[in-house]
Amino acid sequence: LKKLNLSQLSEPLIMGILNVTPDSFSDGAQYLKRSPALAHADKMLKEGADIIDIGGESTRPGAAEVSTEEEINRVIPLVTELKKRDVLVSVDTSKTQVMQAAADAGADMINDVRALTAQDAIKVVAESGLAVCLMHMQGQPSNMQQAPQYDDVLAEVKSYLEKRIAACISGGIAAENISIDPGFGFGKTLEHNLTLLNQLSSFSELNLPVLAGISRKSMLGEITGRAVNQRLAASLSVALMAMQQGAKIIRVHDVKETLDVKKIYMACLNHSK
Ligand code: 7PM
Repeated sequence: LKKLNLSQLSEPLIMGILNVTPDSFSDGAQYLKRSPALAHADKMLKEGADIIDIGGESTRPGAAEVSTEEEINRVIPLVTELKKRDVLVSVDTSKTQVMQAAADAGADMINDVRALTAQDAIKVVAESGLAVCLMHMQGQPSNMQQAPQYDDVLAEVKSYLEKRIAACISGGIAAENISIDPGFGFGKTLEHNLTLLNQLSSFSELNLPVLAGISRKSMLGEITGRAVNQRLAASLSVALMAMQQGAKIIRVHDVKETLDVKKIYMACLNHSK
């Protein structure tokens, strides 16, 4: 069975974003195999995704809270189905019970926009031996874009991540299982996001792999004036900027196109002259 080895990533991994909406397989688990969610995962895998990030939408900015039971019902059948195909799976959740269910279903990574701050989240991840992505967010999805404020966004995001790394390590999570993410768009203005993007390479100071999630985000819309479904070129531009600054996981909607970017990046990296 394939295993995620965060500590020895020589090339950036492409993480495909899989959004699981309530009607993805509302007719029950027996319809999962014909569900749009599974079809979307298969498309991204065919296009070269290294890992699929399954989100039950509870962590999405502005999203309504989803109950634990609902989130488990949406996400876990997909984890089980994808693990049958020996696919690397990440589960986007902040809920301890969803983390436990994901671990039980064989998931490889927990992607938590709240950086394992829920009660017992660190314990569940430590005991399961799963990898984790610790993301920075200022505020909560419901209010975080109202008035994001920092004295020094880079220093504050880094120091938050340092504290969460320390909490995870003292809670028994192996350093080799931790990745970090500045959380583009999560309680940040365009200015804040640009500072973080310009300085992304400096997160390597923390000696952990960096995940960058900028695909189709509103900062790209603010710069280009384009709607969310017209942000491919902008998304590929920032994917390259992230790779060049050493990001080890690139979280994207457009896998096929991002793989071309990675191929160009790797060809230049391996060209010795
Ligand atoms: C609406 C707005 C829907 C924004 C979804 C989003 C990240 C993440 C998300 C990220 C990590 C999106 C976001 N973004 N997890 N989950 N890093 N680790 O664009 O940047 O997918 S949700």
